[in-house]
Amino acid sequence: MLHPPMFGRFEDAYVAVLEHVDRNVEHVNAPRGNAARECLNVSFVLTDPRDRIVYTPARRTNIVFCYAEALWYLWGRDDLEMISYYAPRLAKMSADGRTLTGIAYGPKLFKVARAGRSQWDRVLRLLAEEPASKRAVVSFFEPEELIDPANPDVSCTLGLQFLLRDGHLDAIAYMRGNDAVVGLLCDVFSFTLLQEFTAVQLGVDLGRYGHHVGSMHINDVDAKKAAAIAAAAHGGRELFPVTAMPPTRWADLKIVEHHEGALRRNEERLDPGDLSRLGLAPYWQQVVLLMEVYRQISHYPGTPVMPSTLEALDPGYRWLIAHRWPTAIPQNFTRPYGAEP
Ligand code: 5HM
Repeated sequence: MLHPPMFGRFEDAYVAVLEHVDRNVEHVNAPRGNAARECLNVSFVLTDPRDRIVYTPARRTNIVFCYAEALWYLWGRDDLEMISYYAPRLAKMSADGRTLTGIAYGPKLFKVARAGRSQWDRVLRLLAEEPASKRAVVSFFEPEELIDPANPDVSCTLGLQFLLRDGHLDAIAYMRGNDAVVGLLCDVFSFTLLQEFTAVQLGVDLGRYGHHVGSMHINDVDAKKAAAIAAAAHGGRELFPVTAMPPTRWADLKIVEHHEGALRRNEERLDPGDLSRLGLAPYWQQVVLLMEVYRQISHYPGTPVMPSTLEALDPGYRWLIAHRWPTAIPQNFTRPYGAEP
């Protein structure tokens, strides 16, 4: 069989990858000191790229970071200041303490370059002119990234390809390496969100998502967590509705960016009653509300998140927050709202 396995939900693909690497270790090594077990040539296809959230309790998915990283890409940003607020671990990947280079896919995608167009604009124009094109590729990996052998941040994603077939937009990610526990979850979330946003801009249906990886590995530091995630995944599952992205303009993303910055700097607080005044569809209101939840958690550690904020969250997001930050949920709020697995 030359076609990779297909999955409806990313959660099933994620667990299958963890089990595959665990049971079929091909190599044990430690490139750049990162001890890991590795399989080469790992691929899968998602038939519903919207079903991109992993709810397995042992994974404790940080849904706030997932959106923050995807938006950091869409906003074309490379600053450590924003992204390290959501994931302090990324600071060690920055060579200058201010910016990221390899992982900062946003500027590579959206910065206006040759002929006054970004890579992403060129791909959209290409697909509008020749829908069946197989040239609609955006490249992330740049040859210069290998010039300095000590570069801490070399792009793991080589590129993304978009294919418009029968009115559906497929996306395919090509990665030189993927950390199966942490990186895989965030990468698939971001790339499928970018795929859906691109389909929305083109006014076409969402197709499939393919993920092809040269080195898929479980770092030794994550081995126990990987085993726990795989074990827990077979003990029943949470099912929350999958929401489609509404028509979304760049101006909508700008509104989200404005509030993200103000909430991150603790210059704004968002009451649920303010949500309808943001000028955003409910889908994006919920994303801003997740940033508000994180504002309360990060700026007021030890103080529970306000019940009214949690009540306004979609149940799936509320469930994820409760599993990621159980101590941030008010005591009397926990059980009635399904915080326990
Ligand atoms: O030594 P190397 O540059 O390959 O280390 C980068 C690590 O981050 C690898 O484990 C790689 O698989 C992971 N990674 C990922 O999984 C990194 C990025 C950033 O480009 C990513 N996904 N998007």
